[in-house]
Amino acid sequence: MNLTDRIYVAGHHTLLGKALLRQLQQRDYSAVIASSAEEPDLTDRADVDAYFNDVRPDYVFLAAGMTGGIGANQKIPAELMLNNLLIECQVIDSAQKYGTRKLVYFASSCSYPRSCRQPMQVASLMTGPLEPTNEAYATAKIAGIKLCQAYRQQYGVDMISVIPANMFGPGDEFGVEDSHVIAALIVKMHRAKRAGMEKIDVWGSGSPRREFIYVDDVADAAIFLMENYSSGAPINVGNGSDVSIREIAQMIKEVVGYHGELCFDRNRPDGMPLKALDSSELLAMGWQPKTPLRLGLERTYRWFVETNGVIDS
Ligand code: GFB
Repeated sequence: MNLTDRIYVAGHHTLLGKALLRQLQQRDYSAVIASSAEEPDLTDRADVDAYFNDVRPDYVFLAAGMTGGIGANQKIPAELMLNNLLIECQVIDSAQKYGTRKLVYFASSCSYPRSCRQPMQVASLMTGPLEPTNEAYATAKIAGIKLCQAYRQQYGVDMISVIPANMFGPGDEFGVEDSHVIAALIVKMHRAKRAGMEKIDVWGSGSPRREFIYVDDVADAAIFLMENYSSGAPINVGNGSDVSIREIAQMIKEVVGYHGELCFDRNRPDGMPLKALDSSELLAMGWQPKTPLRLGLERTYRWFVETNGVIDS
């Protein structure tokens, strides 16, 4: 990508989209198409088509699509699946039609089978049943990978799929029921601290393990891959270390400064027992993650507090 090429971040209001904008701006790309007023309804065929016809981006990062944690995936699987399927179809097709040179599509680590060999390798995709708590969303994400491969095969257009580990960071959705675990626990512990509550609920047994990656590291890797990777095979983006939910909850407790008790609610689902990515291919290309987990949590909490206008001592 040259600094003056037209770059479109589809979904620039999402956790990942915002991080992509930050990372592109830091690198002085001058033609990033970013104004939220300009973004069309990405689920709408005619809107997306007209937008691409008008804007003609050279490069596209497809970071759009509804996401949510394990709770949202159980509550609104149809919405999550439909929204992601529609956006993939519209954006990928319009990118091809209007001459986009390259597109990076973001899948999800839940695209891997539930009982996958760990750490998960790209060769394991579609070799077994998916985790039931997020089957609908995961199926939509797999469809996006397949669509990129099909467009590459039929039209020769350079579309690559990136599979990030569990992302977190500034700009995440912070809610109690629908968020991913880190955002949800930050909200719960922050509120509990302020209200002087003696305990909070942590869903599940605490034993599942996740590989958490700071979102700016994923954005950084995606720009690196836009410049250095061209293949139909998806590529994993992780940092090579996983922690248990009990451990991450304890870390968040320290970062937030909450001194109450963590009560594990086994009536809530655990989801996949372990999700860790084999990112050896990316690391062998020379890319390195930059943000240690603890530092990422501190930055995220600071952003949350500042954005919510509640500065605690
Ligand atoms: O982040 P999370 O919802 O994503 O949950 P998944 C991770 C783990 O944290 C699960 C536990 O074992 C949860 O039971 N957990 C503990 C909590 N307390 C909480 C809480 O308050 N909120 C939440 N949300 N979890 C998602 C998929 O699965 O991963 C999505 O559902 C997406 O489709 C995303 O792919 C990357 O890793 O379990």
